[in-house]
Amino acid sequence: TKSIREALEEVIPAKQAQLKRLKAEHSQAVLGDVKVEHVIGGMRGLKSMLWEASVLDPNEGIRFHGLTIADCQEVLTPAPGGKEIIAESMFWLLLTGKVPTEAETRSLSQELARRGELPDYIVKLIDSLPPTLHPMTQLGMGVAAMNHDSTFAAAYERGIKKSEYWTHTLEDCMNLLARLPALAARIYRNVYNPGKPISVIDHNLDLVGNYSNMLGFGSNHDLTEYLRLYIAIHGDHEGGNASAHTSHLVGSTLSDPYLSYSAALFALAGPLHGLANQEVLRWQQNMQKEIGSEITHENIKEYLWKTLNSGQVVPGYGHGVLRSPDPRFIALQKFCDTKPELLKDPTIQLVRKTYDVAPDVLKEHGKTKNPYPNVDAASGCVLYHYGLTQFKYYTVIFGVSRALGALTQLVWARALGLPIERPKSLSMDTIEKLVKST
Ligand code: CMX
Repeated sequence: TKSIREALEEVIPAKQAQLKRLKAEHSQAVLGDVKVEHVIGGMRGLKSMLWEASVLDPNEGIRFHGLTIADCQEVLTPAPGGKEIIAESMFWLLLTGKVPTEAETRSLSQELARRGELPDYIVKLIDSLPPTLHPMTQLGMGVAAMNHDSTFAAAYERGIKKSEYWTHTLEDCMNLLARLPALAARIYRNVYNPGKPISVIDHNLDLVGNYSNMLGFGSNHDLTEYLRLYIAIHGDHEGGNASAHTSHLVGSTLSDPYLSYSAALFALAGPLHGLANQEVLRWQQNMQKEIGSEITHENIKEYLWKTLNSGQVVPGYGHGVLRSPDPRFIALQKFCDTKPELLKDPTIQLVRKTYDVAPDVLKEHGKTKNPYPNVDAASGCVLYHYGLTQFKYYTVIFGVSRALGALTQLVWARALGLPIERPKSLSMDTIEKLVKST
């Protein structure tokens, strides 16, 4: 059985050749105009970065190396006894562009389990933090501190050739990915169940199976399967989103993967990005409090208008790129469709009823370019149902997941020898001068 590193070694030369060809033959080709609206509007839609593992279509949503979520559910190996995509098979696909065999998937699970223990100094650091510190801040701090052991940083200090960067980057990325569940589970334990023992890593289990065990939910097969699906489909969403882009930017300075990914986590922790999944639950609970038990479409509509009229965004709706319901949202809804007890849950019903009316309200409101739900509208309610009710923790699970895509790209950026990012900024006076002269 091939290791993931060997699988990657096989595909790197062709990609390097492709980049060389693009540079040599098409360097000056135009992919679009840069307009003033791009410079003042958060660069929305500006084609300006290279990202290999996934591409987002505004209407069809995400494809991982051309595969939709449904394709992945069909071809990627699940956990023994499970059905959902697991992190290992998604990571293999993202990194190598190939669908791994079952044997390759299992050997990657074992390799990650072998690397999964937290170093003592990380345990001490995390245990010393106040439980009132937001779990995302703790996660970012833990990840950043792991750079103490960075193979890449040590090799760079020794002096290595550019062609060797990717191997050390991969080594760090594998260790980081492997340790994220133990780190995230320790934060959960410290904040919500102080003193409770944490399961040891089972070397015959997949990454998320172990994560679920360490969180204390391992005996709940349905929740473990949900976490597998959640973590696989949140893994990558092309490169321009704030977390992926941040990791790419910081990595381009040759900061090691720990520092690069910690920066990504702090971008994910913003309410317009990953923190929206926490915000959805908070918003829903406030709605429930206000409406009481009589939840009708009319009541939800009124609450939506109240949110909008008070100048706030409706969390879980809208997107920078998508212009249709997010297929990740649909995949999570489908998970619920197969489980009658989930369909009876009031929180899950509220998500569905909100989906019935919110797009029309948002259309009438007339601001958002995408009145449809994104993944965050649905991701938290199932966790809530299964007893993972501490919604300040939800973005941490997203943070465990997003490593799949962000770390993949860090390896590729080093394998392709991509340069430091340094776009040109302009002042308003300069823009005005430029505009007048054209
Ligand atoms: N509710 C109310 N207003 C919204 C809105 C929503 N859900 N989504 C967008 N708008 C508003 C914007 O705030 C903006 O208003 P102003 O012109 O007053 O600034 C206007 O509509 C146009 O925005 P847009 O071009 O449609 O959206 P952006 O690309 O600027 O922003 C996003 C995208 C996701 C930040 C935005 O839709 C939003 O704030 N959504 C709610 C938060 C959320 O769910 N975020 C999670 C996204 C997925 C993720 O990253 O995890």
